[in-house]
Amino acid sequence: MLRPRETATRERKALDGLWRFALDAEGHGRPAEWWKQELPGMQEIPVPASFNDLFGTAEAHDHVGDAWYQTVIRIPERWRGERIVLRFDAATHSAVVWVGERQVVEHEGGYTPFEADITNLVEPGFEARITAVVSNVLTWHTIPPGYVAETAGGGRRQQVFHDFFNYAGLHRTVWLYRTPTSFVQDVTVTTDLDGSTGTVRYEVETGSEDVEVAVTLRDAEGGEVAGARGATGELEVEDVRPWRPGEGYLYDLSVELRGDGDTLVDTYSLPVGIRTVRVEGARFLINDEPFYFRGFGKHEDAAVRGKAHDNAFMVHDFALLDWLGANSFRTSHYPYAEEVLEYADRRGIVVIDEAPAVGINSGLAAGAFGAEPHTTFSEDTINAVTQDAHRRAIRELVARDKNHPCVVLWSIANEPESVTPEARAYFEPLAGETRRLDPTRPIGFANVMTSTPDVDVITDLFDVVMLNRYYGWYVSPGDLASAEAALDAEISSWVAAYDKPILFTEYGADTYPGVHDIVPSPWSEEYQAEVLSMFHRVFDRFDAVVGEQIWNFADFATAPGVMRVDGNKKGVFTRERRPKSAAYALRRRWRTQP
Ligand code: BDP
Repeated sequence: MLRPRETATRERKALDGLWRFALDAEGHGRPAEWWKQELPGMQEIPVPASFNDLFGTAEAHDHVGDAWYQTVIRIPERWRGERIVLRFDAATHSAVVWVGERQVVEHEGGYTPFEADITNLVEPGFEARITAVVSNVLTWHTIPPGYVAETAGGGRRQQVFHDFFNYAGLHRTVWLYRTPTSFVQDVTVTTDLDGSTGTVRYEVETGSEDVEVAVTLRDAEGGEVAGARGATGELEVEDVRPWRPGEGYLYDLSVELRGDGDTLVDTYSLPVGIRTVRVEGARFLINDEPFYFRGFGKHEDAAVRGKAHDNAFMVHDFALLDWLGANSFRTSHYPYAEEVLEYADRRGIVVIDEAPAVGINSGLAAGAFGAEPHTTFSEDTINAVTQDAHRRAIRELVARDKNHPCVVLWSIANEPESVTPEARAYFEPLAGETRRLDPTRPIGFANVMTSTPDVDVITDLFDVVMLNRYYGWYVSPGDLASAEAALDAEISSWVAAYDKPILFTEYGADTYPGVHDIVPSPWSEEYQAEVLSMFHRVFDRFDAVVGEQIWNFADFATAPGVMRVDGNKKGVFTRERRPKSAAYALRRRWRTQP
């Protein structure tokens, strides 16, 4: 799915700003058809933002149910005769959208875009009212899953099986854009390298017979390096400058639709990084060179705005990654804003791109996050309907992010139950589907600490062993000697069981900034640094360990609970992005690695 861009034939308008807003926990709006009038009340809300922390009320913070958004736009007169599209980059977790009195689109899944062709519903030069109802409810059939519980106090509470606050709302930009009526619908590129020659294979969807496709590849200075005609084809690039970690070199693929007499009908331009990714035995290869991941699991999370994309935080976070000598991150636990992937493409930062399938494990959550105990996979819990939603989430992830050179690995779930025959039946088709959608990238899932190789039944379906491990924290807290022995033994058992790369996608310790200790004990800054350095000492003993991504880059908000002090404090930075002591130790390790 193509991101809206400005080109010679296209224009886009961000509809960000203050919209009318109404919370509707009682669910009055749908039966009363609120889209037909101005929303009740006088509340306004910034778009993008999570609604939870803006108003300083428990009502907004703990809201369960519908939230209504409305704005009035004006369609430029000059767009007459063009195709006009309304696009939401994200609505968390589901939405229905109306233009005037007509429903135009419905979408489930809080972190991928959706759009509607509204050409026939609007009049260029005139205004149109847009209304969206966004629900933050998670059920056994959504990704991520959850359920709504009635509380003893008479309220409703969203129970989730994951460890971050259930922020909701319009988290990313809403666009109005126009294209010609014959237009580039989709572009897929895959790339290869052979010595100093690069290959860019492309496939263009147009949905129109009367146009011819012409593509031109230009280097970063604008010089033409290759070109071709036809909806699919292959471009050769001599003396190629590959995209590589640390050097986000991008070509530009300009795709043109040509009509009668070679007139320009539509043009779209796509940044292209030429690189390869491959797993060979226990090595992870980018451009046929072994790659070692240094970085973090992150979150889209900040004070006040919650999960809304923010360019200031993005630029700052990447600067901090650079300051540390990190080269990668995982989009734990959902697809991040497209701006982030585009920026990673340009910065040469390597990304593990994760589907929002976190908490396919109700047993784990029962212990940690206060949910009732449930069997994960059953008719009444996670079932075939959930699996369908999961499949759709993977499809939308790949459709959105397939062209990003920064994405080197799909993670299709975080810490699922992976030890029963039901888990195998659930994941086998999903792993297959991910490979079918994208045969060019390795796939993985983040394995939970109880799924050791003797009990796990799904790892053979994947290319990389991704481990989330908490030795020294949930296991042997305060006893790093035992933690070290157990970690070493577990890695040895994975090495014995699989000839696959092992990537640590989580390890760390909650750390309250400002707590110091002569004898490092849990929650102190010294202890966090010691836990990390213990892990690193062990990693360095194993060739099969191809990376270290610490949990977490920064502290983040969670649901309340006795295990959490003002959120999850495993950040190497605070939520405000101030360094804890561990940051300096990490910088010493990572800045001296090749
Ligand atoms: C893992 C989860 C992650 C949590 C982390 C923790 O993947 O989302 O935040 O542990 O407990 O279970 O800090």
